[in-house]
Amino acid sequence: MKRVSCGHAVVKCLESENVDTIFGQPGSHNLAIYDALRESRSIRHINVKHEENAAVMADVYGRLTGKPGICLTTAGPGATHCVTAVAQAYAARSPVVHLCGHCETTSLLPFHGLYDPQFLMNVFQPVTKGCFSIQKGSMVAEILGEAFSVAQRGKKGPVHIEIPKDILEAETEFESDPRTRTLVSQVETTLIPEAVKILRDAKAPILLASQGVTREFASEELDRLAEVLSAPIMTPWNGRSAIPFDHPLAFGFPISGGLGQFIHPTFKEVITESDAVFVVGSDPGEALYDFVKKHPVVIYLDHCESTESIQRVNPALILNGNIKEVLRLLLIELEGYKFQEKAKERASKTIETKNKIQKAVREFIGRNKDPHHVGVVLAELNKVIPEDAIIPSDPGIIDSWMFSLFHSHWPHNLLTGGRYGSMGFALPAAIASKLCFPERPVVALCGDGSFLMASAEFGTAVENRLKIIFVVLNDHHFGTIRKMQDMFYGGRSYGTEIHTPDFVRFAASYGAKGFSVDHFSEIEDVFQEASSEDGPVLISIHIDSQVPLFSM
Ligand SMILES: Cc1ncc(C[n+]2csc(CCOP(=O)(O)OP(=O)(O)O)c2C)c(N)n1
Ligand SMILES: [Mg+2]
Repeated sequence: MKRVSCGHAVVKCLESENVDTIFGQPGSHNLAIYDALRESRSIRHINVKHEENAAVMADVYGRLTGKPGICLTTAGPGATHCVTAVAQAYAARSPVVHLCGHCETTSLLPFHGLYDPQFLMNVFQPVTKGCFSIQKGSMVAEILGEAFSVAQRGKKGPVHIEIPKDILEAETEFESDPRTRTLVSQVETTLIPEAVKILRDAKAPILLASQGVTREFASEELDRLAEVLSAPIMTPWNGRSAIPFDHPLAFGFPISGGLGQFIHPTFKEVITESDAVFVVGSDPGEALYDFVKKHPVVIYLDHCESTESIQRVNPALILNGNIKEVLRLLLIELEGYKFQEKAKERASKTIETKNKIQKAVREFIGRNKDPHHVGVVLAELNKVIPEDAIIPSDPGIIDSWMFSLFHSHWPHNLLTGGRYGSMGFALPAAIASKLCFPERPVVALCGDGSFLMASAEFGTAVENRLKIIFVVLNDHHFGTIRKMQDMFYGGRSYGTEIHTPDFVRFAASYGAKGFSVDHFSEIEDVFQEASSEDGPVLISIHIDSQVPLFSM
């Protein structure tokens, strides 16, 4: 047994968990951890300018690698800065460990003037899978181990761990103990035969797959199952990266227009015409639930902590457990049993519907050759962004077009905040994406309002020499909200105009290259030039978010 500071014990435990990256910011209460991190050979630290961005980066790291992303903050304001992004990671089922220093156990000015030792635990409790407070150096290994396990087991999600400054600085006995934990995947197998029977008997089953599939890296199993059953796959908002869009049985999630709130009637039709709906990894509250719950036969597969919320889809059968594992078990039973009878017909109907919607979008864009039309600009960007790129995007007007124009080619190529939808996602998400996959192109699609919320992190991309293209769609407005004022408040706009900087000079002030684009026809050349830069590049494109929206 060695005697080390508790801060060193924390870092040793993180090393045993194979942590290679930490996103964080030092403060007086977590300095003992930083002191130990300085000496770590296997962990790199990405210094953020705002802790919320550290949590977004940890979230994206968690989604892309399947391992918990770590964000490290200091007590009080540093920790509470993270709450929005931790909540977003919770909604996105992303494994995240939020680790923070806390006020001294002996402090006379306790807890940043809030006088409640429990306040951080209370703040994080509703937006995490678990909150842990380490009150003894000797408990570090056990509690960190449990927290890592909670973040990854069952439905993944964030956890919060706090350690008081005096405990972090005190010495403790520590024995390095490489972790060999294996996560037992929980699978309820007794109902598998019943599910197999329903799926075998169904003449026209459909799959409704969402973010559980992506988060558990179960796309391959989903693809196999769709093929074995000849079942079309629908992917609602959070599930759009669950299966490549060009899969012959993938419908995607067509939006028929508006600000992303109108679901195309085809969805309703396909669900109504099917005789069994298999819902995989979709959280209660996804847009299609209202149609699904009226369906006579619904099978629901997910980790079910409680069945109360699942009753919203009125399932005939609930398969509780690890999605990848259950899909594998189902495949073993179903493989060889070919449902070919209607296979061709179903695949061609899927492709036909998908093509019809795509054609309508293209025609709409073709009729609106306004150089500042956001749809026209995004369609042009879609032509030049390489297929293997990771594309994080912000909420706002971009979101209403992403569904129709950008398609998933790989389980994680399209990243958004998801339904939680916090502004300021794309910039820090792009940084984490590039750190996870240095060899892949990363193009962030940012709203001007969103970019400004997270803009300090542009410096982080420069510091780390990350080759990322940041596209800022510059309409000088919180455009979506302005559009809502037009649509629902008689055009009375207020509080939605924003003053934006000269983005080319903004980039230049960091020593980076910036471009300004005023006409969509310039995009191809500018993108080529930007792609040849070695570090981050910013392309500001002038758009008008108040132009007509696509509708069918
Ligand atoms: C943190 C946060 N605050 C407020 C909102 C509500 N909101 C959604 S979109 C939007 C406007 C975003 O502006 P911008 O990034 O410029 O995108 P645009 O709508 O102009 O395309 C706002 C305020 C939000 N989603 N997240
Ligand atoms: Mg805007």
